[in-house]
Amino acid sequence: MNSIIDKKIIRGHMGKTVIFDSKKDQKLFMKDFLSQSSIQEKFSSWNVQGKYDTKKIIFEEILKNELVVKGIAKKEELDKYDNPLENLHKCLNDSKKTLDDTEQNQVSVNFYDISEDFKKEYIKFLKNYVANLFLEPIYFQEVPTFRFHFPFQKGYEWEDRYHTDIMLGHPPYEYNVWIPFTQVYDSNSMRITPLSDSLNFYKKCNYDFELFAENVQYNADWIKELKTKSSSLNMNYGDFIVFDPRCLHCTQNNRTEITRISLDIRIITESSLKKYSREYKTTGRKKMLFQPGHYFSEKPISI
Ligand SMILES: O=C(O)CCC(=O)C(=O)O
Ligand SMILES: [Fe+2]
Repeated sequence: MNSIIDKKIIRGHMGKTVIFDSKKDQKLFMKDFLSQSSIQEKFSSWNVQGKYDTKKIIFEEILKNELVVKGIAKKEELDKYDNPLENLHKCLNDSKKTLDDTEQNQVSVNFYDISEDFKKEYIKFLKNYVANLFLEPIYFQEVPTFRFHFPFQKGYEWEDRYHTDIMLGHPPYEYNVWIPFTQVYDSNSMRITPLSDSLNFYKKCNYDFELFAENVQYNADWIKELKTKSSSLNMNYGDFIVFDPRCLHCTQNNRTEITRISLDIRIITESSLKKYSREYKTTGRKKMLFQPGHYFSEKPISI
């Protein structure tokens, strides 16, 4: 039997790939895309990792409370564990953990809305730990993305699919901020590819973004190569990473013993906003502008 024909390729729910209005638009995009990475310039690396004081920024406590208030888990169940977040899968029945047609579980869907308490806390985090890194005001993604990945979750049936947010329309001047609330390692973490290796993959398909998106998600040879170039982030609660948006990354099927909970936020500095050579908007249905008061917060967080 032919294993290639046999293999089921599950198409993802990633948004549409960036498209260009004209040759001129594409040229302007490429100017931004090939610009010097300011994270590389500032920190001599494609990423910068930091730690914050978990006594001052109490994400874990707020999240635990939120899980109870949203009716996702019972307080008595969570209280059974020293680390309730890493053991969350033991407090929930399968229906909350199983992935639906949009590849989401009910817990992640419930966290599309976040409480004012949580918002206050992550703004405090961004102010004290992220704006401080860049030494200038930053605008932040208004609605951050929560990820809940339970061990061996039902419905996770696809192979690793890589992406960069740029391929979904984001500006190359943005930064990705990734914050785990549980220990993350091996398959309960995100895999990420260094900038120089990532850039080789764009070059390999001559910056044709449609081809690029197809290859990084579904081409078995590309994915095999990407696996050798990328590695899983190995981090603890209290750590965070900021990385260049051109870096290829992917979610993995959590085959570890513990639940992964993480948050990703995109930010942009005041000076980077001024560098856009063209208009950037989300490639999905909403076509949201990557501008303050749209995708980004109306007001900057100053240091
Ligand atoms: O956490 C993950 O698995 C994916 C996160 C992601 O795609 C991002 O931070 O842009
Ligand atoms: Fe991403």
